[in-house]
Amino acid sequence: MIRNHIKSDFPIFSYWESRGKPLVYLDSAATTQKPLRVISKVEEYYSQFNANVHRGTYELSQIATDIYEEARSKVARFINGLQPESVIFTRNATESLNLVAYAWGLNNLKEGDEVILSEMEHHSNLVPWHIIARHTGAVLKFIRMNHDYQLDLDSLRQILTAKTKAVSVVHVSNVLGTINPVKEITAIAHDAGAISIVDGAQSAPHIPVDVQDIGCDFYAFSGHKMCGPTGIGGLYGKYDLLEKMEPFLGGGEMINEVFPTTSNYAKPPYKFEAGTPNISGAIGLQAAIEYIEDLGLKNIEEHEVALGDYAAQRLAEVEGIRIFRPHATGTGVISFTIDNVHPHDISTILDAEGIAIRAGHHCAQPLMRKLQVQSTARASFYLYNDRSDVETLARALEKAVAIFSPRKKANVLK
Ligand code: 7TS
Repeated sequence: MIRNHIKSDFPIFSYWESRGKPLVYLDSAATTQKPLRVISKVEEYYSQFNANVHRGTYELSQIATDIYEEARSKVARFINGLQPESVIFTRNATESLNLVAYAWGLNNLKEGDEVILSEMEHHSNLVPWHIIARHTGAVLKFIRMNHDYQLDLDSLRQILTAKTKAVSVVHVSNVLGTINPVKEITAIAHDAGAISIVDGAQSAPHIPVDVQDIGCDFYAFSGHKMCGPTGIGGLYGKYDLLEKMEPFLGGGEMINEVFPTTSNYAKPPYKFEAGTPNISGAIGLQAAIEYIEDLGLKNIEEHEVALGDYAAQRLAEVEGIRIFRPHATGTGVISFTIDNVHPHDISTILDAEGIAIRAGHHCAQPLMRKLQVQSTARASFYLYNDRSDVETLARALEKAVAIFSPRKKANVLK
C-alpha cells in the first residue's frame, strides 16, 4: 500500500488552482509533478556546490564531480545496471534513443539489414530509425498488435530473419498502457543474433525495472516522467557495446587526445557526454529516485493498477465511451474516445473543471491509424492521484457528454 497524503509532498497541488478548483493532474505520462524534495535538492546544489564537473582541480569542482557521479551510481542501482559506467546521462528518452540509432545504427547497419519495431511505438522510437534507415538502406519491420492491444510475439518470430540486426520496442505504451514482454522479446532477438533496445520512458517511473533480468542491450528513459527535473534522462547500455560504438556528439570532455585533424575518445560513459552535462538535473534525478524508492516501486505499481482498473470500470459507465486498454495488463494509463465529442473538446471541458488530461495523437500517429482514430483523450495516473481524482474525472466526462447531447443538455445546465 502506498502511504496517504502524497499530494502534500508536491507544492504545485497547493499553489495551482484552475477557476477556483483544485488541480486534478492526470497527465503524468507527459510529465510528472515534482516533489519539494527534488526542487530543494536542485536549489541546494546551485546554492552550495555549483561548479563544472570533470575538469576543475579545485575542491568545489571535485565535490560537484563526486555528487554528479553519485547520481550516476544511483541510476545504475535503480535499474540494476551492472556498473555505473553503463549509464549515460542524456536530455531525455528521445535523445537516448537517437544516441543508439546514430551511434550504433549508422555504423552497424548496411543496405538490406532489418530493424524491427512495433505498431505501438512513440515517435521517439520511430523517427530516429527512419533517418538511419534512409542513411544506411536498412529496412524497418513491425511487430503486430492484436485486438487486446498486446504485441503478437508470433508475428515477431515470423518477421525475424538472418538480416535482423536490432529489435527496438516500447516497454510500456504511453497510449494503451500495455506492458510488453520485453524479456521474452529480448531473448527472441538475441537468438536471432540481433540486439535488443527498450524504450523505458513509461516503465522506469511506474514498475520495477531490472535491465539485467530483461537482458536488453540498451534501455532509455526520461527523468521528468519520474518526478525528476526536465532536461535529464538516461541511456543504459551494455558496456562492451558502448566501448565498440562511435560517439554521438563530439566536443569537450568526450575525448582522450585531440590533434588538428583527428581525435580519439574517452571511455564510456564519458565518450557519450560531450560538453557540460546537466549536473543539477542529474542531482535532481537522484533525489527523485530516492523519493520513489522510499514510497516503493511495487507499491506505486499496485496503486496505479488499482486506480487504472477503478477508472476503467467507472469510465465505462459514461455514455458512448470507448476505452483502449488491454484486459491482461492494467496500468494507470487510460485512453478513450466518446461518441460525437472530439477529444480536444473533452479536454477543454475538463480543463474548466480543473482537470488536466492530454488529447491528441500522443506522438504515436501510426498507432492512431491502427486504432482507426485521429486522436484520443488520455488520463494518466501517478503516485499522487487517488480515487477522488477518478470520481472528479468521471463526473466531468458525464457533463461533457450531456453538453454534446441536446437531449440531456437542458437538465445538466439547469
Ligand atoms: N517514449 C515513450 C513511450 C514516451 O511516452 C515518450 C514521451 C517518449 C518516448 C519521449 O520522452 P521524452 O521525455 O524524450 O519527451 N511521451 C509523452 C506523452 O505520452 N505525452 O507527452 C510526452
